[in-house]
Amino acid sequence: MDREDVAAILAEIGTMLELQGESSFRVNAYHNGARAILQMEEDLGEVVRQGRLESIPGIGATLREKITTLMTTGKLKFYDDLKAKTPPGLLDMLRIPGLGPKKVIALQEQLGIDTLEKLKTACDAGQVARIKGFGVRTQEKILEGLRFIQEIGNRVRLDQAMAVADGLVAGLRDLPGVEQIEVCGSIRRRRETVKDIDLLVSCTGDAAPIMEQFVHLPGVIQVTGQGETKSSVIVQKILSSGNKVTLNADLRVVSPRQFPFALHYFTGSKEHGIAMRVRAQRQGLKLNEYELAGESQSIEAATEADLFAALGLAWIPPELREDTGELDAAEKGTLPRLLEPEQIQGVFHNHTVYSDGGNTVEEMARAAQALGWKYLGIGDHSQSLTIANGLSPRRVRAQQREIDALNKKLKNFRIFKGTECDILPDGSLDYDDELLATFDYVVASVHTHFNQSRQEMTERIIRAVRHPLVTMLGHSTGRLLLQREGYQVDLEAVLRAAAESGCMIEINADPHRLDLDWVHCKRARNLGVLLVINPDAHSTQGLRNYWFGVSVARRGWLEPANVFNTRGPDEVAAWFAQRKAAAR
Ligand code: DGT
Ligand code: CA
Ligand code: ZN
Repeated sequence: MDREDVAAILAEIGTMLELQGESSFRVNAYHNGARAILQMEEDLGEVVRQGRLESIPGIGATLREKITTLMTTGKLKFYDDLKAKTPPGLLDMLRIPGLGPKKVIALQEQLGIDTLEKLKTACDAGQVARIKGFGVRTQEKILEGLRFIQEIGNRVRLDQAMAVADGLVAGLRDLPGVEQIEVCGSIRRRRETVKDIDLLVSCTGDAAPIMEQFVHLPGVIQVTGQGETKSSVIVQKILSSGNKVTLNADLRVVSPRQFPFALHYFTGSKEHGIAMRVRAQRQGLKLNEYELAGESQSIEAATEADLFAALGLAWIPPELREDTGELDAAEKGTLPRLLEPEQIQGVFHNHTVYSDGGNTVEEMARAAQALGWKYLGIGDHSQSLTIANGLSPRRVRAQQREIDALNKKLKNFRIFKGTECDILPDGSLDYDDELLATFDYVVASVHTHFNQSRQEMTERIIRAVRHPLVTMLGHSTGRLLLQREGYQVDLEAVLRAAAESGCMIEINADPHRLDLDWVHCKRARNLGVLLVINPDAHSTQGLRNYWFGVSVARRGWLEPANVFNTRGPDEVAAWFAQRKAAAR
């Protein structure tokens, strides 16, 4: 068990206790403990061995015992018992937006609902609306939520799928006979959500032992097929968030000679694959998952690049393989030189303990430095967002003084003073201009009144984007992947306004959001909008999410010059200064 597994189990215990109607005190102890473990800088195994768990803030005696048991035995009876007592359907119900543990308990106690099917039937019969505290509106929202869950099917987020896929790869990589191993499909293309895992292995000898290992890997809960060249399993993993992910994983084993062709085929997308096959046909060749062949002979390819070259194309990065012009560009030699993660020098939209973050400004800065960055921007929430502990003007000034002091102390590193300022319903900002001008930069975001009409929302956001003191627009549609659709907004109009006013648009790198969507990212680039990658980190760990933002940028054909964070600290400071000067 590692830190993430333990945190996941603690969080799941918290949720299950909540479903049993336990006191919030007890429930929170587990959720806080999970968070504390995730935020710990030290190695958990080491701390347990040295008996120093209790010195970690947020972990009391009960949790110490349970964590120690988990770390030393890999099991916890308390957890297993709790799991046996909790109908899995209750956990499914929690996925419906607006259904918290209290409502789920009420549904179970009063109507005996413990599955999504029963919930749907009861809503259709109008029974749910009659429960005290529910009403017709809530019932409608639940039905809407059920439809939404059905629509998204069993897709999972990229970060979740990658966590599962990495575990599978680690369990196979070192087996005898395994030459190459690659995760293909939507994960290799870095799509924001994923249906299943497509693993590909090339092997010299007998594939049977590899298949045998695959179907017995940790987390495999069901084997749906086991053959010589292909096996399929259902795999489950509890993630550090406490969420359980379940998804299918296919493993295909091919010969080293077939590998480049299979790698290309199973990476997809399907549309890209078809375009490639059509191109091959025009050249009198046949392309499939095993080979590229002419009438008489098969074409050799040691790598994917050889395959592309045989069709007169430059190698196309997987992120671009969506049949949106990549073949043309590869033929003409005009493929973008895509942004690389190492080119990021810092990020701007991050929260600290001043608002709803878990770490101090200094901890965040040091974590950024450890990632090799040259600067970090702090953008805590603004005053009207009280649920996130938004900063009053007085606390803004205190934070700015703290940042000034830290900037004197830190070597070769710079903290920029920012804010994530709410865009109020009418499009005005949550601080007055005088205060806004004290920041180096302003991220403007919508956090309330998501139900405005498309026209109202568009006007609201455009008004903010046109404000001369607004530097960048935060999470532009407010979507939460697989949980909540974005608000209704005419993004084309917003992007045009941004291009005109010189306001940047954020690529929110939180894997729950990944908003701006890659499709609009490409559009923004073509309109000449400058993009900025922000992890929206609420802890030092959260900073690492910038990587997912880079993936979106790559899918959006972005080059380093299109992305503000590739600039050095002096350039960034100058850009901010110039924009503020123009606002005066
Ligand atoms: P998803 O839905 O997140 O799993 O997305 P993919 O792209 O991973 O789709 P998947 O798992 O159904 O298939 C993996 C790859 O295999 C896909 O990207 C391309 C290839 N493939 C699958 N079915 C077909 C097909 O009917 N025609 C062609 N040309 N390729 C296919
Ligand atoms: Ca797939
Ligand atoms: Zn936000």
